[in-house]
Amino acid sequence: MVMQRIFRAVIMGPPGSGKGTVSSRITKTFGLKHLSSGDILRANINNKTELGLLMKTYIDQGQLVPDYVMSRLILSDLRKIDQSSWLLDGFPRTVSQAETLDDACSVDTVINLNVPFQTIEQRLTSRWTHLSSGRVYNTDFNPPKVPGFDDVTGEPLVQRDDDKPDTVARRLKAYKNQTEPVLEYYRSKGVLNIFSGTETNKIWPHVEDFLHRKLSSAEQKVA
Ligand code: G5P
Ligand code: MG
Repeated sequence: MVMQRIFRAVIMGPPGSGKGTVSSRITKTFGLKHLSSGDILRANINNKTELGLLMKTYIDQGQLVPDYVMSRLILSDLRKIDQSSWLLDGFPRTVSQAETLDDACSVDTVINLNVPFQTIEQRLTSRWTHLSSGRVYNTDFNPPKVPGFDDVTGEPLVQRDDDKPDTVARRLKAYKNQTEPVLEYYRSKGVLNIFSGTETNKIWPHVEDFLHRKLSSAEQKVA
C-alpha cells in the first residue's frame, strides 16, 4: 500500500506577490490545508478579540506583529492539523519565527514567489477581500462575478486597511529588513525553491509541476 506521508510546505514572497492566490490553487489541486497568518489576524480583528484589537495597530502601520504573539497563534493552530499535510502562508516572516517553527516540526519545502516590488504596488490598491474565507479578488486580474460581492457566499467584499499606498511602502520595507533573511535561512537548509515572474498565471504552472514531482517522490519514499 502507498501511504501518503505528511507534507509540510511554506509559501513566501513580498506583500502582494500572490501568496493567497497561489495558496488557493495549491489547496484546490493538492488538498493541503492552508493556514494564513494574515487571515488569522484579520479574523481576530473582525471578531474584535482582545488580541485582534491590540494587533490592529501594528498591521495598520505596516509593521510586523511581535514574534511571540504570532508564533503562539500559528503553533496552536498547527497542532490542530498535525495529522494533515499543510501549507503555511505568511509565516515564518522573521528568522526567530523560522527557528520556532523548526523546533516544532521540520519543513519539507519552501516556495518563494519572487515578484518585483513595482508590480506589487498597483495590485494591492485594487484588491478586494472576502474576510471570513480569505478569498482575494482584483478589479483587473480576477474580478468577482458581481462587483463588491464574494462569488461563493454572495457576502460583501472589503478593502484591507493596510492596502493604502504609504502602508504598502512600509510593509515592503519590513519585508526587506525582516523577512528576506528568512530566505537565506531556508537556502542554507536546502529547502528553498524560487519562482520568479510578474504574473501569477505564468508562475503557477511551474509551482504546480514542482509540487507534483515533490509529492510523488514523497509518496515513493514511504511506499
Ligand atoms: P498578510 O495578510 O500575510 P502580506 O502583506 O504578506 O499580507 P498579502 O498582501 O496578503 O501579503 P499575497 O497573499 O502575497 O499578499 O497576495 P494576493 O492577495 O494573492 O494577491 C495580491 C493582489 O494581487 C490580489 O488582489 C490578487 O487578486 C492580485 N493578483 C494576484 N496575481 C496577480 C497577477 O498576476 N496580476 C494582477 N494584475 N493581479 C494579481 O499580512 C498582513 C499583515 O499581518 C501581519 C503584518 O502586520 C502584515 O503586514 N503579519 C505578521 N506579522 C508578523 N509575523 C507574521 N508571520 C505575520 N503574518 C502577518
Ligand atoms: Mg495574503
